[in-house]
Amino acid sequence: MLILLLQVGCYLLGGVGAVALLAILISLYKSKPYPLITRHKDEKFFLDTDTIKTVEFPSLDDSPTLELSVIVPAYNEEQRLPAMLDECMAYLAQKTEKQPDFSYEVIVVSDGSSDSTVSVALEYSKKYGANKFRVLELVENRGKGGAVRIGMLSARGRHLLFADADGATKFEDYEKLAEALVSLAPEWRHDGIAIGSRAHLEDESIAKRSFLRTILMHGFHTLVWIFAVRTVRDTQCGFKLFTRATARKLFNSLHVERWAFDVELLYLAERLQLPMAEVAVRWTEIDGSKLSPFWSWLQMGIDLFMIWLRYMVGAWRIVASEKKKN
Ligand SMILES: Nc1nc2c(ncn2[C@@H]2O[C@H](COP(=O)(O)OP(=O)(O)O)[C@@H](O)[C@H]2O)c(=O)[nH]1
Ligand SMILES: [Mg+2]
Repeated sequence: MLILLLQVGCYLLGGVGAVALLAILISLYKSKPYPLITRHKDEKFFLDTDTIKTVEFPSLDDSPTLELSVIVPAYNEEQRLPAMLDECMAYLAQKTEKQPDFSYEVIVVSDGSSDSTVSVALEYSKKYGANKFRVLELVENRGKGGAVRIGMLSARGRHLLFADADGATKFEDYEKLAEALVSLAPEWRHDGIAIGSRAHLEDESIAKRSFLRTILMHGFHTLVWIFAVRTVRDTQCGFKLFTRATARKLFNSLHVERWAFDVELLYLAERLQLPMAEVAVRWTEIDGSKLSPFWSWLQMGIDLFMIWLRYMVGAWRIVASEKKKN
């Protein structure tokens, strides 16, 4: 009886292994070496709330005309967005008062939201004007990485920050990131990334988290270390600042549009040897996360392995390094 059970077990395991291997091979075969960045024609325009006309977004390839672009990916964020935007706009206005040559824009990218995220964001655009505040509405949901990318490709800043819509990071800490970035890269044409980090809060967060979440977190960190990024402790914090030169390289090379996009970005940055600094930020856990603990983490684990494998076998290539060669 025991032997029979063992035999059945072996067949089952073999079956699952074969199916997984087949899925991996199919996915490698279907991979395109360079990302195909498509953009629906409606996604190329924003509503100028001053003139009530639609205007075409500029391109990341253009020269910068502002100091800072803040990209806020937002998927069904009608509830959490206002608090974040109030904090962010108040900080930026105050900074401009102290430093009149500081200029900025905020771009909210609604990631195919089905709630009133777009109208909530448009109210801000009306209040602050379309030069300071723009809304980019994606026709379909792409995932956080996809939303951040399209926002970056439409921005005007010498520096570009992406910041989560839930306001988990204290916006003021942008100041610390900017300082770190300028010491890595004095000009926008230079490469550099300042990475918001919660690594210093790890002990505190373990005390608050459930046992399962703590295990998942350590498992995830280990997988990130094995497959992708060795020099950054917190790859997932939604608060990262790039110079324009680096944003051009990374967001044109990015393949992953889902949660693991941060890992691919940092993996690319390590491969291209771009200067990076991890900067401690203040952070509050905000209710309403859309990451389901188990399935999102499993999906991220698979994504991590596939990032590593695809680059290893050359199924994915880096646009920026190919350009460097030419
Ligand atoms: N869940 C989810 N969030 C998205 C998506 N696209 C953009 N986002 C944004 O990604 C950010 C982080 O989301 P959140 O649910 O707070 O994740 P967590 O803080 O990592 O647990 C928020 O600004 C979301 O609005 C998407 O397709 N799904
Ligand atoms: Mg969050």
